[in-house]
Amino acid sequence: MIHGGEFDNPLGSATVPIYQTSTFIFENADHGARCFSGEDDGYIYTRIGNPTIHALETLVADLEGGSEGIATSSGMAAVNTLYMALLSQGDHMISSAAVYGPSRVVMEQHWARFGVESTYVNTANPDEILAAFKPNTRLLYVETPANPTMDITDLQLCAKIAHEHNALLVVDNTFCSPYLQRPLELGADAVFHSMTKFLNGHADIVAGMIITKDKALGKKLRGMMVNMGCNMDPHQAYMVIRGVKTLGIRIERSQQNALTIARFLESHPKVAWVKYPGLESHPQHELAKIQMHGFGSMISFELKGGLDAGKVLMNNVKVAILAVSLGGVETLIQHPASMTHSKVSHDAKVKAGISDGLVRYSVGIEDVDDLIDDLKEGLDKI
Ligand code: LCS
Repeated sequence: MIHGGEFDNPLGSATVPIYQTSTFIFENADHGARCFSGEDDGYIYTRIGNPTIHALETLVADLEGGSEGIATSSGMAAVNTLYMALLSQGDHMISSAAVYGPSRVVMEQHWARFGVESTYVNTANPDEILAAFKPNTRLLYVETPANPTMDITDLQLCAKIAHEHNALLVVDNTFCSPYLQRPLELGADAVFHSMTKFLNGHADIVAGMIITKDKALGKKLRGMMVNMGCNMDPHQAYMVIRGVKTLGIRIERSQQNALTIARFLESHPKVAWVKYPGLESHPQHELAKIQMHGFGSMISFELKGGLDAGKVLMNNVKVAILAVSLGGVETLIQHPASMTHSKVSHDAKVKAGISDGLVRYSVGIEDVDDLIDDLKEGLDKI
């Protein structure tokens, strides 16, 4: 996290410099031609490649145990690059029903217009996945833990099922980061991140990354990213490189806070239920212990007073910020049904377990007593 990432360093810079340039000078016309033909690996144009972005791509690919990293302008740019590169007209995809709202909305409302079919199932239940396979299924797309239900899917099992059906397994690893979960080691073909979240960690940029195990698949995805024009900017890359340096200590602190807060919420009389992988009450707590290297810092819960009570809490916390996004140093609280998942149909939300009263809490690195006092004061207002 601190010393990784490849970059040429002729001047001995201690950090990766920001190559804020759109284009690169060729030595002569033949050199330019060689760069384009691939005989020379010189830089050409920032949409195609840039040293600062390359440093980040190699850093995150290494953390995930992959061979290729493809940086994108946002997490959604990563999602659409994957859909565009891996699915054609007439193909079918199976996905976790509980996924980040727009990852589903873009498939059902837009990719469907081009003849791509999709089925959304509870991927925590392998029988549902198996029942959804069709002869034209090319992709199994899993988010674990899922946003915002915190359901956990067995990735090793999914890789086996996908490969037996001649399909690829793609995993959204945003909620964990490679510090807590490395899907490629469990058999996934590609993993991606909204690096807006834990990898950058400071709520100040939007960014994405796809990592593949296989170089040829990475090359295919890079070609698609370049032609779709959803590349990262060098300054964005610099920011994420800086954020990744502290990924480990941020996660250690925030997940320690999260376990304390999840236990506090679970014992509070106004709380109906809490979903946090580190709680013994989480239905897949045992799987989380095997598959993840820690339980992370995302918590979902519902109050006994439902949505109305949730609103009172959200309007009365003062340390936690009422905002979407997650995975930063600051604690955030939001209401998925009316915010991040508002464009997902009501029926789909109900089936995916995204109840109206579900409140999502992304735990930051503040003093845990301040966060608990903050929650107590908010809950007292109900
Ligand atoms: N995947 C997951 C699991 C996410 O949580 C998000 C964003 C994305 C992909 C898309 O990444 P972006 O383009 O925003 O970088 N999740 C958000 C959330 O839960 N609240 O606000 C954004």
